[in-house]
Amino acid sequence: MLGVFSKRFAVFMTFFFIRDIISLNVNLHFKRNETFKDLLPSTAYVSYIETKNDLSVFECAGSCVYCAGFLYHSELRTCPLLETLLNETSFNSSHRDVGWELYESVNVCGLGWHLYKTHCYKYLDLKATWAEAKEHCYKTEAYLVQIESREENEWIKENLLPADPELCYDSTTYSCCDTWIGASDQVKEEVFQWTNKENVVFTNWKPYEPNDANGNEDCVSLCRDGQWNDNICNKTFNIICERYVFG
Ligand SMILES: [Ca+2]
Ligand SMILES: [Ca+2]
Ligand SMILES: [Ca+2]
Repeated sequence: MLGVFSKRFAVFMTFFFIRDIISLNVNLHFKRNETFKDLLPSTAYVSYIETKNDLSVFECAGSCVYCAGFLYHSELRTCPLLETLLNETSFNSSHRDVGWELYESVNVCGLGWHLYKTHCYKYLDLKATWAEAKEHCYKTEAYLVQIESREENEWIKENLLPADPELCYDSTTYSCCDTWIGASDQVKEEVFQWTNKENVVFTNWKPYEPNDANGNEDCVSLCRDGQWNDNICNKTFNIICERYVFG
């Protein structure tokens, strides 16, 4: 009974955590700090980069590229951008300034990881066999990336893979297919599975792939144009690891 309750509570809390995060792009995320709701810091203790006016909260977040966070008042539609994060000493807590909210810049995935929907991703410029890649992700409490939709495939191509259009300009070249993903048909030929044994449903094969060339291609690599190729598992490629944001 208690187990069911804590599970429900965890789901409830997760919902609120997600709701309070404004996610704009791969690196910019802001979390509302409820502790400092309805408080405006004493200017003596705070350095503002600048104050923006007549903006929505999303536009303010978009302006806060090199700042630690911002204050926002939804009626005044104004946002002072903060040079450093605030703490208790920045405020006179006996004086309420109703309507002000504090948004702090956070990277919910941790350094080097990028958030997409509810998952974190990390691209590693390594040279690893498919088995080493799988092991490496596992050690960071993640898994070799599972690409389960066209949207996820597109996001990975646009945001994680190094831009190198020259390398993929000729669609017959395979030199740009140099990043391992978690799919393989090592267990049963032509039946591609992710590392958790789930079947691969969405695919984005290059033309004439998978071809199991020389009967020896069982691991899937991602090309920089977003297409897939089956290749020899002992080749050494880059890696993308993925994990659920709340571990
Ligand atoms: Ca995925
Ligand atoms: Ca094969
Ligand atoms: Ca192939």
